[in-house]
Amino acid sequence: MSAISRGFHGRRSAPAGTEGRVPPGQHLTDGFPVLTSGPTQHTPLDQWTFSIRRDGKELASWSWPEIQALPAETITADIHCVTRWSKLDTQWRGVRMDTLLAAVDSDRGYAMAFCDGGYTTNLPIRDLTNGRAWLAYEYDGALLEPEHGGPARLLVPHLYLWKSAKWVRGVELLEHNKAGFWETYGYHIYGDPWKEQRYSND
Ligand SMILES: Nc1nc2c(c(=O)[nH]1)N[C@H]1C(S)=C(S)[C@@H](COP(=O)(O)O)O[C@H]1N2
Ligand SMILES: [Mo]
Repeated sequence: MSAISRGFHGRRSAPAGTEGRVPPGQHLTDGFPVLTSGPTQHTPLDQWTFSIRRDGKELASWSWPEIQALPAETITADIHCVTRWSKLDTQWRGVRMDTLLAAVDSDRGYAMAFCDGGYTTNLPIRDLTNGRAWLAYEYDGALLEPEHGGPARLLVPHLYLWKSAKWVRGVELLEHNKAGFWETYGYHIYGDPWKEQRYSND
């Protein structure tokens, strides 16, 4: 076998204490890469809202001060990007999606997150609830930078990071699962990093 085919050489292996925390095919990065398919969004806070919609109707909506007034929590999470970098113990602050979804009475099983700039990504409701997803507005003790999705983004660390929609403005509740932006272009409909669900045929 030629050395050239062994492309994984030169990647450092998981440092001591991180065994079992880096999913297959991922490597650790110290930086925080920015991955956006279009321009960074800059919506003024006085025009910002987060809404929950169903069948095109708004069921609930929060202004920026209303979001800030909700109970928040500090989250320490490992994040995994489909482009193969992972980052352990990232620190966030935000509101549990459970808190927001509890404001509406719905039995829909799926959601499409929508964002300033037009990005969308789909998630089952069970992945947005159960204390596994947040509307995050702080990173590392400071307000979330626009490049990383500020004023607020979804944080769904148990799925590949493309599900953590930046500049998120709400979720549309759906009866049937439907592909979002990257899912339409061949990314996996669910995106579990531990199962390496990168592309639609994985
Ligand atoms: N609105 C929006 N959210 C987005 C994206 C995007 O292009 N637009 N890119 C996704 C992808 S592919 C990744 S890997 C992460 C990157 O987040 P970061 O730039 O904070 O590292 O954001 C996700 N959320
Ligand atoms: Mo990505």
